[in-house]
Amino acid sequence: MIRIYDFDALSPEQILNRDLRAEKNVEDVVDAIIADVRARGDAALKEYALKFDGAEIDTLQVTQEEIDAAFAATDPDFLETLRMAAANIEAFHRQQVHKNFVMNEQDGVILGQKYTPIEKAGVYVPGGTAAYPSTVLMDVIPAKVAGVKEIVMTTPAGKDGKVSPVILAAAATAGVTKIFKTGGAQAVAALAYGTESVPAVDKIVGPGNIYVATAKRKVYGKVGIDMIAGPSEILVLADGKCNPAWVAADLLSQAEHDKLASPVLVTDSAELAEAVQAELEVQIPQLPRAAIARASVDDNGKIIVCDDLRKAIEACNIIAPEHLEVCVDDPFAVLNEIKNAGSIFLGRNVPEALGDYFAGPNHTLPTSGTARFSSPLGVDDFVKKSSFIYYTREALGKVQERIADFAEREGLHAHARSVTIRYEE
Ligand code: HSO
Ligand code: ZN
Repeated sequence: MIRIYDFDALSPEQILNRDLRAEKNVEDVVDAIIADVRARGDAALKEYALKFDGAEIDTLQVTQEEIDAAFAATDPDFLETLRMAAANIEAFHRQQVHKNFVMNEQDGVILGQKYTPIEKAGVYVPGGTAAYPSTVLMDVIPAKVAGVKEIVMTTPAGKDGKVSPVILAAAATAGVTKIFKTGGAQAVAALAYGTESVPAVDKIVGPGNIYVATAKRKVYGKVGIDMIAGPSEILVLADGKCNPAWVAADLLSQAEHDKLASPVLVTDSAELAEAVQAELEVQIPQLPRAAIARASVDDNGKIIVCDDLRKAIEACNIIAPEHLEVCVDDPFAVLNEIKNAGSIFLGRNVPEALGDYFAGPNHTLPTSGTARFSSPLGVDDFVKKSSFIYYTREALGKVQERIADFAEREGLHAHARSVTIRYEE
């Protein structure tokens, strides 16, 4: 059963309580895999596919015929849903596109900043039951909107040597056609360093298990990475007027992801706390993934009861959840007070699943309290900025002595001279 706590009895550490780290042996395994992929390329990828996925792979790249067959095998109505979701995601992310700027506030001086998409992006898509077509849309569309030219996707094949048709259909809907049958740490290594068939990319995004996360950490520096996404989290902030069955259903929507997922209810109503606790016991056994949800709720879930809404908001800001549902009368008033949260779902009619699949904002979000300093995946992850400077001879002449003096004070004579040489007879 989920446990109920009193906010005032908990320290901030007990409220947050999410510290998930890789074990040492994971690091060693990942180091060995990365070295092997660097040394042996495609041959290593094929061997690992057999060893870890039970898949015999002839050609690593998914063919156009396989993509066409996936489309043909997918329910047309679901294809329409994918297209509608993709359109919503694209429309939202278009708003994120930054403008370049140029300033000309002093005579003879032009300064500016311009955005350039990264050239090649790698999207990692997990296999098995965590192969979500929704995540394909969420990870690929921002890259497209940013203007990334080459998007390379990797995902492990099943035992039959094939990639799930819905994953291929989602990838093609989002506009990716370069897809390789490789997963785990070996896929990350391939994307970072390249192999005979997998192109090396500039940045790798996408969720994965602890091996994938550890590999991403290790290749960071050679390539960029998005974030290290941990198990899912939902925090429902609910007042006493909420329907306990809805609150319980929303908590379970994340609990079913993973035994380590964290469903938390923060409320100013002791009655709601008890009603949701009881309702979870009714709903968990009805779920096909009851065992996962049970472990998540009992071991990583909690209900925190606060004296008032103000303290409830304080708890939310300490936890900095991946997803925050604000189920109160005036959610927009609360919105102003929320400092730390990946994605915020406003009002009683907005289950997190709406955002997971359809509304448009990204569902790849900071977890484990990292929303204190990081943001949802978006267009920003696929662009970089360059600043630029232009001075006329006259404009530089006006400040040349000051710059030279600044440089001399740092002991950097060559810097100084590179300025003054331009004004020597
Ligand atoms: N809630 C997950 C994303 C997802 N949900 C995919 C369903 N499918 C991110 O934490
Ligand atoms: Zn979800």
